[in-house]
Amino acid sequence: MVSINSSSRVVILTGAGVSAESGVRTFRDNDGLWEDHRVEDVATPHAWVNDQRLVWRFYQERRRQLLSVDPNPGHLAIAKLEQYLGESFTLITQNVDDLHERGGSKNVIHMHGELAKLRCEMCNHVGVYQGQNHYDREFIPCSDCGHETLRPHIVWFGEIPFEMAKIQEAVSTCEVFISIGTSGHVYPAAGLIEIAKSNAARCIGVNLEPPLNARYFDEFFQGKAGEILPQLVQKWIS
Ligand code: BV8
Ligand code: ZN
Repeated sequence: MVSINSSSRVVILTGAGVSAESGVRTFRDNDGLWEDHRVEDVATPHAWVNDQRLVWRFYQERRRQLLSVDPNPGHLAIAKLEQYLGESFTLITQNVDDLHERGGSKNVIHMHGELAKLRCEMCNHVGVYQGQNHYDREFIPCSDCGHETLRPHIVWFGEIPFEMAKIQEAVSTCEVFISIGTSGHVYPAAGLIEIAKSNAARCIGVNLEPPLNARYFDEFFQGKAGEILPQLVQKWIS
């Protein structure tokens, strides 16, 4: 059993599985399809150029869903660990929902962007556009430069994830790396555990089923994050 004390340098990487018990569909659910489209085909710059209305609808639907889901005990446990560890804790998420923040996490690195935010491709304005009044609109113009439509502030396939330097730094210097609710399909996120491992970090996995990069785990807890994390965090901080 990996021991964690209040000065341990801990990195957590989460994926869609940590939001599953809140009712947010994971990517592997429904065989990774949305309205018969493969997510990998909708979440791309190419799709945004070719069928902007389809991509906009895909994101507006998922943004609207944020109104009807709540953080689950897994999110709350991660926030509790952050409170205990303070500065020596880093939370990196692949998720674009705001459930970590609503569960009490203060510093969240959204390496794949955030559903709540939209970005202007002309002037790089980024703003939070949440709320029913925004979710029903067919395209939203840029409030700064007037460009006719903002894009989702999301990292699409083929685009470079955000804050990679900060992520590399945290993952290369951590003592414990915990991967929660991610299938290990998507890179570079799925490769972060290899960097941690090569720097002698203890690696822990919490997942409903063994992910593709399970071979890197020193410890693996199979099951639901919402059930396992509260017990694990309680043990670590007591
Ligand atoms: C990059 C935002 C270059 C979008 C996302 C061919 C062409 C083009 C690119 C590639 C290619 N081949 C490979 C690539 C690279 C590509 C990639 O990895 N593709 C995959 C499909 C093979 N990656 C990229 O394009 C990335 N960019 O490579 O740029 C570069 C990079 C670095 C430096 C220089 C250049 C960008 C990838 C980001 C894409 N955007 N999200 C949106 O949300 O709309 S990815 C998206 O999918 C998520 O963010 C997440 O990362 C991924 C889904 O993964 P998971 O979160 O793991 O979800 P999943 O459903 O898969 O798994 C859930 C797990 O939870 C399961 O294991 C399940 O068992 C478990 N679970 C379920 N319930 C629970 C649970 N566990 C615990 N408790 C539960 N209750
Ligand atoms: Zn603009």
